[in-house]
Amino acid sequence: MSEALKGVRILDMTHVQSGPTCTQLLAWFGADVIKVERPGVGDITRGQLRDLPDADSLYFTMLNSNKRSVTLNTKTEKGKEILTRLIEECDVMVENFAPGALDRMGFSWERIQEINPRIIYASIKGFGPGAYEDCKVYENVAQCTGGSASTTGFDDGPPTVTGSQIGDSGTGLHLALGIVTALYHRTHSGKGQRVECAMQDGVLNLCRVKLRDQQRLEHGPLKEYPQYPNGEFGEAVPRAGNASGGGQPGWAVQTKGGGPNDYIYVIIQPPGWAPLMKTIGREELIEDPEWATPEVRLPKLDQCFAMIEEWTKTKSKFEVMEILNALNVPCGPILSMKELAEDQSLRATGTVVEVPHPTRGSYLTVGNPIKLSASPAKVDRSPLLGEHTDEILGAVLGMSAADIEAAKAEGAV
Ligand code: CAO
Repeated sequence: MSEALKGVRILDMTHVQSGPTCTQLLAWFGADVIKVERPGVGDITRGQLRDLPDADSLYFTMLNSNKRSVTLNTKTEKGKEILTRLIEECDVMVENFAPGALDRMGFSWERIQEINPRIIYASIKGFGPGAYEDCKVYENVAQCTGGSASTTGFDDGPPTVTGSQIGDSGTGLHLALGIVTALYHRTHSGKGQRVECAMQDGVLNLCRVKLRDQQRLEHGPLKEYPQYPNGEFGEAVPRAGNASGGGQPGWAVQTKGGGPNDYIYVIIQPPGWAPLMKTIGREELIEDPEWATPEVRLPKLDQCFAMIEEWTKTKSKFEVMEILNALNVPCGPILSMKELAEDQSLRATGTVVEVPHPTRGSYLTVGNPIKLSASPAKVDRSPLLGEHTDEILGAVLGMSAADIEAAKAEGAV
């Protein structure tokens, strides 16, 4: 068993969420990720949304596992010299600064290539080339500009952002794939290359089924949407509430308890119709020509789910899950974050892990959701600010103790 990316060294100049998600994934796979942070300040998220005074926030610790931290002021002469040496020693450089920030530091793509022609230089920006290329972007801006917000929520409500961080973590995932692809390409070409991901593009990629529906809309109403048959369709794909995005109708129905998450999502597939109707006590509808086929059910999906809900309201979401799964009816309880944090099967697979930390005690984090059979992914805590500065300057760059002290005295590290 060996770590899949062992031997790959990554110069991590990322901050906040999008970039750090990408480098955390690579670190879980065994890459040596060296996170560069401004002396005394660090990644801004270290201090954001703090739950404990004077300890790195969960925002930071949950996005920066398995990395080493070096402090470096890249706006000093000595800092630029050290950054140049780091570029020489690394296989990959990743950044998600605001557009133009790295150029202003003196490190354009042309300069980076000059320093190390084998390097893979990967970056995240809010937008690709075009009218908005200079804009700073955060998660929800990307959700709004990438098509997610206009298609999320209910028809009579405003555009809605989702809790899934598809702009930040989604783009980080895309970038990680770009990096390993470029690394693979380098193994036979010997050359590095530039990898760019725009958050708008990443969100749109994840919303491709909605662009599919935009084109279908030109040829008639979207029959699986709740607007069909009684509501109105305009020129653009409407918000679909909880309707299923696929060809199989689905909806979130209420279960016993009446709490905010006492719901279960149920999908009606043709083979599930008979057992489902039998279970909810509506056997007479199994063969009824008004109900028996997907086509006749389509205009009255609201009534279908209302009937199912009458029954689900008499059971807990876990009871419904057990009964319907035995019938091969796809369904899933709406799980709260509390339930997920306590879920023992997620702990057993390492998808939720508890990590010890020297200043904040143990914390829960989401481990690597990608499981490789021959390459384990152990989750280690995030580094303290500058924890590995001496180690990296000494062992990676070969600086002497005196050089390191001098760099510190100059305020470069
Ligand atoms: N030493 C010296 N200076 C440093 C440094 C270091 N180690 N690290 C960063 N800096 C400087 C940058 O060079 C920049 O200086 P200039 O403005 O003079 O060029 C400055 O710190 C601020 O960097 P920034 O503009 O990237 O940070 P911000 O807080 O103003 O903006 C963000 C944050 C996220 C909006 C912006 O970085 C961005 O749009 N990034 C691309 C899109 C992205 O990834 N967004 C997702 C963020 S997570 O929701």
